[in-house]
Amino acid sequence: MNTHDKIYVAGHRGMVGSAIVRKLGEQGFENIVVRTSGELDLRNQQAVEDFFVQEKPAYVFLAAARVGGIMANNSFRADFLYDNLMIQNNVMHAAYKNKVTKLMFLGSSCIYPKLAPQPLKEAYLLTGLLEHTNEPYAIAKIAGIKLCDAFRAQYGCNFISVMPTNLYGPNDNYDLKKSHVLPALMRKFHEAKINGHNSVTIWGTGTPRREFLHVNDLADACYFLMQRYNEPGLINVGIGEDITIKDLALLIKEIVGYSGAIEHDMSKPDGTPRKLMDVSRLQALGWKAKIHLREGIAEVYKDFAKQ
Ligand code: GFB
Repeated sequence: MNTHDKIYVAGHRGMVGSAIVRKLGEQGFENIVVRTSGELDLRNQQAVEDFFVQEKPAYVFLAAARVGGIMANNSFRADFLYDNLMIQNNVMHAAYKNKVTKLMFLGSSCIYPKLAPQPLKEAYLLTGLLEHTNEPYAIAKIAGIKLCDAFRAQYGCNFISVMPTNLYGPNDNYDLKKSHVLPALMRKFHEAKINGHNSVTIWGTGTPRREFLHVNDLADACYFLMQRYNEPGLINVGIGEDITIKDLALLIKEIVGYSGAIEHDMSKPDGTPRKLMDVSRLQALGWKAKIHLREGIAEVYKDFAKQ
């Protein structure tokens, strides 16, 4: 990629897309094309085709998706499957037809089987049943990986698939019904501290383990891979370490400075017991995450508390 190449970042207002736009800006890229969902509904095939014919981007980061935490995935099952299939089908087809030089498709670690061996190697894709709560989202993302590969095999398109682990960072979603665990707990502990509540309730048993990557690290990895990686299949992006939800809660509690108790709402699902990425392929290419979880959360909390 050259700094004057036209780059379309789909989903630029989301946590991932906005981090990629920041990264490209830092690297001197000056020809970045974006559209809000109000300006361009990526589920509308004709609108997407027209946009690509008009703009002719050379590179595409496909970070637009309907995303959310465990309850949003489980409650809006049709939206998570339909919207994501439509978005990725339309963007990839238009990228193929308009001869995009390279496209990066972003997925998620929930594409792996619920009970896959840990850490999760790229080879474990489609070797077992998925976690029920996020099956629609995972099916859409698996279809996206396969569509990248099919466009590569049939038409020679350089479409690559990148699978990040659970993410956190600026521009996250703090809506308690739809968000992921990390922003949800930050908000819950913060509000409990401000309002003097005696306890904070977390969902499920607290025993599931998750791996958390700062979105600035992900954007750095995406930039790295866009320049050096041109393979079919998928590549994991993570830090290679995980933590239980209970320990995450204790860490956020400490960073926020809350002194009350932690209770559990056992009516809420735990989801996958563990999702730890094997990041050896990415590390062998020469990339490693830099932001430690404690510092990353502390920085995000500083911004959150200000707002
Ligand atoms: O982050 P999260 O919603 O998503 O939940 P997943 C992770 C774990 O934290 C689950 C627990 O075991 C939750 O039950 N948890 C505890 C909470 N308290 C809370 C809370 O207040 N809010 C939330 N949201 N969780 C999603 C998938 O899975 O993660 C997606 O559904 C996607 O498909 C995404 O892959 C990265 O890690 O379970």
